[in-house]
Amino acid sequence: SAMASGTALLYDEEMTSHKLLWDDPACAIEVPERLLSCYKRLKCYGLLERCVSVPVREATEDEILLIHSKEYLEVVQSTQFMNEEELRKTSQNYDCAFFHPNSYHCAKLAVGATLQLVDSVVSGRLRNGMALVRPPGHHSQRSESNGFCVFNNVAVAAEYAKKKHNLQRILIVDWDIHHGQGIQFAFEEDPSVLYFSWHRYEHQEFWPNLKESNFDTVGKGEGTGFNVNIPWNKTGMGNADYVAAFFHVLLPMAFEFNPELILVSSGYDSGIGDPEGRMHATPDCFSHLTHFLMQLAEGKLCVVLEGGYHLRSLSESVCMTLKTLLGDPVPQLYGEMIPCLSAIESIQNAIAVHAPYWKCFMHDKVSIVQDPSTKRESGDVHLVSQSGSFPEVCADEAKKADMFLQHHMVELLLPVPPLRTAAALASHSLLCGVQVEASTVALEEVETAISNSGMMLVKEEAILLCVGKMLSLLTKILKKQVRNGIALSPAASVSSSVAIKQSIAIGFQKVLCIAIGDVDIGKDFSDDGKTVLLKICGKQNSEMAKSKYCISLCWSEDPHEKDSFVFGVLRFVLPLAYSYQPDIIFITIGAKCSIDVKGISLLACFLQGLAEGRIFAVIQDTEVKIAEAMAEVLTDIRTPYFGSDISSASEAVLAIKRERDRLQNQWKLLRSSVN
Ligand code: X5A
Ligand code: ZN
Repeated sequence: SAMASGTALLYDEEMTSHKLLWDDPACAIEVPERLLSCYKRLKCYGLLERCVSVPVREATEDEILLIHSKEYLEVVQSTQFMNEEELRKTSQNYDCAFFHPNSYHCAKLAVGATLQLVDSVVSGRLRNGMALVRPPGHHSQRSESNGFCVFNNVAVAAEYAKKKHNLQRILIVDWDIHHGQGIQFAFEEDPSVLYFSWHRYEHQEFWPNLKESNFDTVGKGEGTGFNVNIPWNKTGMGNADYVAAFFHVLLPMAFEFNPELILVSSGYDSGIGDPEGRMHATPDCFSHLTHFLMQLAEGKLCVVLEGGYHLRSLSESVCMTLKTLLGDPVPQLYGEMIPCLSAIESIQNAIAVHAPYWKCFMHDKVSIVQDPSTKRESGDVHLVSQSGSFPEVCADEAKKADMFLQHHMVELLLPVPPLRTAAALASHSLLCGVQVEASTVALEEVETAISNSGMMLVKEEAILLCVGKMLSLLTKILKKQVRNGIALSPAASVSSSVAIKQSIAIGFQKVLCIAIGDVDIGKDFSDDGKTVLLKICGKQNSEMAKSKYCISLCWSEDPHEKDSFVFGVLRFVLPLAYSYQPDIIFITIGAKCSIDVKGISLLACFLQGLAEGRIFAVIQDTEVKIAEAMAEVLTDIRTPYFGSDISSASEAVLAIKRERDRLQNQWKLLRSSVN
């Protein structure tokens, strides 16, 4: 079946009419400008016209009653006719809530927009989408308004997707910086909804100060193991901490859960400059989080706005999320990829409490950190203050973030290469859907490049021709005329070896090469940091020199190892690649590749989040099936179905655990436990 295309956007200016009518400092940040500034930014970046505008409707009473009580619905309905004094009185019955005469209408639109989004995506009419809504939803509970939320938009949507579309498994990812306790309470006994939330917690010092927000609340009854909390016990968490939580906790569980739909409770108060969160994630981080989630549920991703109170940070992050949903290249993740100790403790605790319920944690063997670290470590990074580009006169965090974003966004909004994929082929063969690279470089240039690479000079015309086209293509990738490339080569080893050396010569700074199967890239790659070589083969390769820059992983062809390759990608390859931050990636596939086509596709899908999508796949020309799958993955936003299962006998998973232990002090994102 053809995959859905198109990105939905749901927005109705009507939702800006809900506002605070009196003076209340606790609620003053949830303003109509939040929506207006997002919409304005989307327009300014030309993203609006690239989306499919789906009309917003009001949710029906029956839909609201999927989550809320009749009594509470009646209370909210009654606010339509109240005067200011009565509205204030009603608001005071709840923690951090406010009502306006139009709140009921707006809250129905917020739920309705979310349901329209779910309908568009689940039906396959559109691939994915975003709903820009107010009031937010994730704090609201069966019979109460809470934390600026009136109806629980995402919780209603999950229940609706179960009932109306008969879905069995829904993943809710809550990246808002507050705990969506309303969603947790709604589904804590429900194994068909996996709820993940990270949140500022500070050992229960931070609002809403619930002990149920801690990592040891894992769900109850049938739903035990289906509630995942990662409490952050320090402020200042940033890009590295967030991606580490995804690699080591959320994504392994999500692949094992295998959702049919993903709903994101998408608060951007977890971003830089936010007065509530006091965290440091930059807008590009949300591109990466979105990109990761797009690899699940056949790409059925519905992003629904929750919090976010720094207008600039909020709107830039919304734009980055939407750009990624649209399939634009993911920008390089900003900053040093070093998670802080406190974040790793939170990650370790989540793994420890969930290990009994999830096979993906079967080999972790970690326990709860009893004595949490109290002080920051040297590795604890504060992105803004570290970058050093801010005059100290800007005392105020919000202003600092404004200045930072002003400069940072210029680099983020890169021009998109006009051509997505080009193929370097030796003969007249074709690769479905890929434009063939016609130009080549002069023969002398090819020969020079080969001799510079230290490889034996080849004479076969077919190889020389293919290398010539690869070199030509490489320059186009560097100049951003083409995003990625694929080569079908009669000699994958020589070709990729020459191309890697040439990459450095023409100006790439850091080259990651992942070589799978019968590939010999050569031995003279120096440890100068300009290349990292990861070799994956069927049997342990003991000759290969081991260093931080030269890594070998054994992955046997054994069928029961196949479905556990997902975990090798999530917990080893990606942390390694994100720690290194390459600016081009070679995926070299030789004969006797021990990873199946599905595994290779998964790897290539995820790796497109790095190096602004500059992937060069070099495939031995006998491996036709892999070449075809690679072509599909590189030419489109394609998220094939991946099974995942760790068997207890998995040698490979034990092997990655050993390699992680060896390398985690060098490549810091590999670390998922303190010592
Ligand atoms: C949706 C959201 C925050 C409430 C904070 C109350 N609510 N102090 O971000
Ligand atoms: Zn929030």
